[in-house]
Amino acid sequence: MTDTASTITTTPEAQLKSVAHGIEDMTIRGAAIIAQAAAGALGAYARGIWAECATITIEEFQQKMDWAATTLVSTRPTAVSLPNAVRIVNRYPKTTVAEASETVIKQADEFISHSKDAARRIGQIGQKRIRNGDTIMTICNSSVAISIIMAAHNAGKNISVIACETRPRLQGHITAAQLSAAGIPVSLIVDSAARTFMKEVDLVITGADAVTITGAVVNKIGTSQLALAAHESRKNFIVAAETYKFAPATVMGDYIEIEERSANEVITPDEIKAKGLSNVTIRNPAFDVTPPEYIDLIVTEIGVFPPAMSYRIIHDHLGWDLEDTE
Ligand code: RUB
Repeated sequence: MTDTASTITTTPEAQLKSVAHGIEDMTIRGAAIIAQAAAGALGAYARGIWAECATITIEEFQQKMDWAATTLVSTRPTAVSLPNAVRIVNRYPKTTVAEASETVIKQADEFISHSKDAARRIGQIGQKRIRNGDTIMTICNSSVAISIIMAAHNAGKNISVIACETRPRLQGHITAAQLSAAGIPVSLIVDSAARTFMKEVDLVITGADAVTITGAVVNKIGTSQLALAAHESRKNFIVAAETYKFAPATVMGDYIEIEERSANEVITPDEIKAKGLSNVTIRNPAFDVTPPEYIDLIVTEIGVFPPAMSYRIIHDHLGWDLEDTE
């Protein structure tokens, strides 16, 4: 290896940390993309450590994979797609390092293609709930909610979208740009205008970071007030969620941790000083919880369900032993 090559070659650890850092700083964001990135990072790490250290024991391999899993899972606490993806990919026979790494690599590839396929299927299933002429409200930037909206558009339905801007990170701008580029008429509104515009809306479609055993949906901050306004106006509130976004740990009573991010996303330190806010606490929760009674349907890749069916999806479809979730 030349000096130049050695300076540009990163270690498997550095590559994995770089993905973890991307998830943490939200360069990689959205529950499905985070899960795919984590799966890909684990597969690449398994490949990397096997190629670099052909002499390691299965116990050392396991230690390294455990470190990788913990590093990835500790980046963002709310999207359950992340620990679920890591758990699905990071199971391997404790026989030889060759077998173990091959299994991880294969499972990572399978997870990524399953995830993409699930989003496509949810689009096809969910678009049946959209009628010609409908106006859809959405929040944040959910690839799976967008899959439904795009599928309806591609099916020739004449639809329009109201996108909430999604303070403080403004992911609604990404949604508005993506849908508008596809030729869908989009209005962008401030989040606090959601109830005002609800009378023009036929249905609300959002993504999910987690679905609990009770059927409550954890998604971008502001989602629950959309659900409340939709309920008040008797508009359907539909959640697009792959089965790997259901949270097995909630069966054993765990809560989903709501990530609270830096105050600097809301207001800069200079503005805090200039506006006399130095003694004011700035709060920045990234997600909220929508209770099941405000959710009409959850669209998954295996069909549509009322929130009350969440236990069946966790138990039958994810198929994990309950004690595994403790
Ligand atoms: C993203 C967000 C999305 C869900 C679902 O939050 O709340 O609605 O993750 O997205 P953030 P998808 O921008 O903080 O990651 O459907 O793409 O999985």
